[in-house]
Amino acid sequence: MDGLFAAMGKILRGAGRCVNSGPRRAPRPGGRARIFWVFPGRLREMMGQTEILMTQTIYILNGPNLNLLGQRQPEVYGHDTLADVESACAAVAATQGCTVKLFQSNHEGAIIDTIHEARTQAAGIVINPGAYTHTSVAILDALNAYDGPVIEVHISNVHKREAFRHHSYVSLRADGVIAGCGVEGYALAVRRICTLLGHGPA
Ligand code: CA2
Repeated sequence: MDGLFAAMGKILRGAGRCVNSGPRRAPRPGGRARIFWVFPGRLREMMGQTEILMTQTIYILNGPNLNLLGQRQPEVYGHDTLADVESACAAVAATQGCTVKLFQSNHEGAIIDTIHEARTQAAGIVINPGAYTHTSVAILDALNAYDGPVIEVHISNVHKREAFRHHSYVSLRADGVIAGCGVEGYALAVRRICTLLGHGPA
């Protein structure tokens, strides 16, 4: 990326005007820099308006037991697998010029490590923390150290279930919560992240 910026800087020195962000600006997390250049004079005639869009990646994080999706308890969690979730989310993200990376772990620390990774690699996070939703201050703390949009997803309507599922630590950080929409909730969450990133209507 530095090389690209250096090359652009050489071409543009004395001839270009950076409208939105410039070559010395640090790339934003998740590769979500949108660099929009307008060139005056001859360069503008030659090149017109050049927009460089770097793909933005949305992380889809899943907590314990969600690897069993589609294999057990279909009456609660449906028949779709995490692979199906990933395909549906990727399709929605693609319409907005984004990509997704799905991650699942049964281990709290691994989820936290991935949230830390997201700080520099993801433009947004969709997270179904599974049962950690209701117990994990550590996941909340990790999300509080993340700057981008966060949407919390629950496949089931946790508010229709046992009282211990009614409280979510993650909701204290989440910009939005989707519950009870089945696995469709993940794709809805991806769409909302795209909106919050400026890809669609607010
Ligand atoms: O509704 C949700 O998405 C939950 O986050 C799912 C968690 C549960 O502890 C939350 O209260 C609500 C449980 C995930 C278990 O996933 C399974 C999927 C298929 C079969 C068995 C478990």
